[in-house]
Amino acid sequence: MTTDERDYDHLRMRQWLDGAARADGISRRGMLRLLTAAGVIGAVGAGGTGTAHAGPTVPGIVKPLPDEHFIVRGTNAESRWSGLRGTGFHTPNELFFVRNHTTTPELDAESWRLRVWGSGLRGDGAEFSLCDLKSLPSTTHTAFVECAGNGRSFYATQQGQTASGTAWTLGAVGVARWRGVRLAHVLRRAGLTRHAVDVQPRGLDAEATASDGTPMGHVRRPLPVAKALDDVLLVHEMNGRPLPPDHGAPVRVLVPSWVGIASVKWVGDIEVSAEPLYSPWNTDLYRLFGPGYPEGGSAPLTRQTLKSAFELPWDAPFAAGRTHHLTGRSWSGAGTIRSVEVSTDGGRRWHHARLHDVPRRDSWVRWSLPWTPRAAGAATLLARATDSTGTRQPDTTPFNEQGYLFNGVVRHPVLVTA
Ligand SMILES: Nc1nc2c(c(=O)[nH]1)N[C@H]1C(S)=C(S)[C@@H](COP(=O)(O)O)O[C@H]1N2
Ligand SMILES: [Mo]
Repeated sequence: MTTDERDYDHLRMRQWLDGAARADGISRRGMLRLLTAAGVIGAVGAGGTGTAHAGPTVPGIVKPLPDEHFIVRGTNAESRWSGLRGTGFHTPNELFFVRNHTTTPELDAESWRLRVWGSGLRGDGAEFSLCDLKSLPSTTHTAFVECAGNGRSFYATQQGQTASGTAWTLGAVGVARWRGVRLAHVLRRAGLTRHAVDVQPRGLDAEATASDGTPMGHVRRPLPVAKALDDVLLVHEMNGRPLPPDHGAPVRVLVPSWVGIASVKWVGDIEVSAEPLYSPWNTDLYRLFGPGYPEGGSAPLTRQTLKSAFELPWDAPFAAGRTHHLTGRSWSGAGTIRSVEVSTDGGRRWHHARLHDVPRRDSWVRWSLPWTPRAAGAATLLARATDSTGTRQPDTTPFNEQGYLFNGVVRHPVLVTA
């Protein structure tokens, strides 16, 4: 899949992000195309379909993005962790981050159909309406959706290595209670055979386009059939409400514990193949590239990694001599959270945080630690989690060019006031 032209575009984009290339004379659309080709963002659709009602306008995101809850990044919106304190275990739909390669399409749930087709099926496959799906046995599962690039900006700010892609801090993650039907059920109804190896859901949002005009096609990424039959859901409800437009209405795929790109929104069809499938989203993108990785990149990314975040703004003020309750959350794609340690002195001493939830797979745990700062001045808070595989968040993460799977301990600056 990788062409010289693509490598050139990747290089150009890195130069542009580093400020080492000029972008004057290029239209906004041209720049967006370049970003698209480098895999930094997806293509812009032909005009936005939605309007933001508060905060900055983002072409193609339907819901309001109030400034106190979101940081807008290109066609995407990152949730602010400071806005999650006290909001409960599940991320409210209104506060859930949005990652769009193109724009949110407005699909009619009545006429929407899911087509299941391909060489891994017996016969011609099958078609399902939303009513058909709702008439199948339903399953509810609480799980995070987290972008593979969540935390990407810390490669630059903590490690001095700039990766291409959206410069997320830690807000490209949310946990919701999803309801829908097991993909396994739908595949079996569609005539799944034992020859099937890959299952590829495809979105109905606009096609992505490379800089030279080559269509990349609709967002799509193959899943191994074993994962598809395990815990993957086709969901139409998010936190007890119909799936909102920005999160994939009427139906999205939910691939628990895996990188967000696997959870295809606005799914329109699913190819079930007796041969391995490839798309830009499992070849040029969503693998690890760079020193220490094979020429064609690592294997396609699957499970998410381990992270922790404080529910605080950057440079949050704390009065000296008073007791404050630091709160945050930790989560892992590899298993459950076993423990969380917090340091309030830049990493010299660590204290066990109190966990407020029973650790569960595919979810985060909320935690807290009381803190009575003594001296006024700048301080650095750190939180590091250990998961059930025994992995503890490291001080640094080995670099990869597209800045995926950051799991290092984030240094959170705060200000102690007299
Ligand atoms: N059809 C489609 N599915 C998609 C995307 C997209 O742009 N189009 N973005 C993916 C990525 S990269 C992520 S991280 C998640 C984000 O889900 P959210 O916007 O509901 O938070 O959706 C994934 N599914
Ligand atoms: Mo993502």
